[in-house]
Parts: sequence; C-alpha cells; structure tokens
Amino acid sequence: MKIPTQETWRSGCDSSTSRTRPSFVQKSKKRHGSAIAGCLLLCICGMDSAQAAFSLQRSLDLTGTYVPGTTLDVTVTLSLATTETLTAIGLEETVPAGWGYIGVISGEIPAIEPISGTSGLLEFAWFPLPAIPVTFTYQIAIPSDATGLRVITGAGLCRLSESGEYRTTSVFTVIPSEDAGEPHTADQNGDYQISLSELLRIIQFFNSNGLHCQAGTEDGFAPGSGNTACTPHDSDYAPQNWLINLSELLRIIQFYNMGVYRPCPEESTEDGFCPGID
Ligand SMILES: [Ca+2]
Repeated sequence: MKIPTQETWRSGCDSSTSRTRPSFVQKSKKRHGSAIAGCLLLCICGMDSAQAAFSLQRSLDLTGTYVPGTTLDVTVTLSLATTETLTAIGLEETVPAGWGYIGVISGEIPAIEPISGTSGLLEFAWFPLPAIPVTFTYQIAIPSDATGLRVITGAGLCRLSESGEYRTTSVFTVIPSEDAGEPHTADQNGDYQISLSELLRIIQFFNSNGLHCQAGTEDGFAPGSGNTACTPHDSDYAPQNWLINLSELLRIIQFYNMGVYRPCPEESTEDGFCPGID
C-alpha cells in the first residue's frame, strides 16, 4: 500500500512554495546563533514570515484491498517544526460515506473525537497539548456492501503563539478495492493514482515522437518508433497510432490533477477510465 507523504513549508495558511522554506531556516539561525554557510545563503534571499513546517502523514493497515464487513485501521501523524509555541492542534478527516467511526485504538488519545458511527467528516483535537509529532490510530467500519475505490482525505490544523491558523496540505489516501478493475498502463504501481514520475513518463512519450513496445522497461514501452507487436498503451487511444498527442497527454494530466482515477468500462468514456471515484 502506498503511503502518501506530504511535507509542506507554509507561509500563512494557504500557500506551499519553495520560497517559504528559507525564512524558517532564518528563524532557526537566529535562535541557535550558529548558522552554517548554506543557511546564510538562504537567509540572504530575504524571505518573509514563514513560521512553521506542518505536515500530515497517513497510512492504512491494509494488505491488498479492503474487505467489506471488516474494519480498517488508519494511522495519522502530524509533524510540526517551528520556532513558535504550539497553542492548539487538531485534525479533520473525511472518510467514505457509510464507513462509520469506531474509535481510537492506539497512540495519542484526542480530547475531542467523533461519536461512534459518524461517517464523512471526523474531527479530532488534543488538549492538553500533546508531544509532537502526534501519532494515533483510529478505526472505521467497512460496510458489508462496500464496493469500488474509496478515499480518505484530511488535513491537520494548528495555532501558534505569534500567528494565525496553519493547515497542512490536504492529504489524499486511496483505499484499494478488489473490484476496482485493471489499472491504467501509465499507473505503473497500480495504486489508481498518477504520480509525477508516472506523468513524466507520458510526457516523455509526447516529446519523443511516440512510443513502441520494449520488454524489460519500467512499463513495457520505450520512446520513439519501433516494434508495435504488443497491446497498445492506454494513453494511446485517440487515435491509436503509437503517438501520444496533446489531447491524450491532457487526459493523463487530468488524472494526475484529480488525485485518483478509476477504470470505468461500463461508462463508455473515451479511454475506458474516469477521473475521480464514483
Ligand atoms: Ca500510480
């Protein structure tokens, strides 16, 4: 199971950019008074008021696909690096509709948690303030009639002594299902998500005057013209001509931007896949 990992250096509540990181380094330098040359270089960039690196990691206790009628353990870790004092911390998780909250089974017990049976938005908060990073595991019930790919999304929230509310970027975790169907050829690890690395492979084909069959490569294809005695790539369909055109490239960029896609041959889409979950 892929474990999405996102780490974000934030300035204020709504941006995640490389320019925020040096400012945090600058604050660290002031505090510790022993800046290394690399830090000095970064500090000269003159970045402004970023005070915290706040991130969320989520993992599922799952081997393969979920089993309807059983439970799913979800472990979340909130990490924070800041020169300020943490004054409040919480978590918003959105679990699939109908998948009811059972409770916390290990880790840092939150003072506020959903009532049993809640699905959709789950809200947690810790006080007195816990040690950082905060890690805990909660359990949800998988309905006996659950089908298809499902996702959990969520973000951490915190408040610091000298600034406003911080949120982690929203972290997206796909819960794989037995009936999800065959993944897209571009989805090399079969997690129903198109990663940047997987997207770049299709961009490579787009920039290489097509693709051809080649056993032993990461995906069974190679850039440029050549042998075509294999099943065509799922990204080569409009038309199927061993070239990746702009329209076909935008389709895979769409899946990348959606965070998840699904096979949906029953819906007669252009390529047999659909963005998002149903
Ligand atoms: Ca993938």
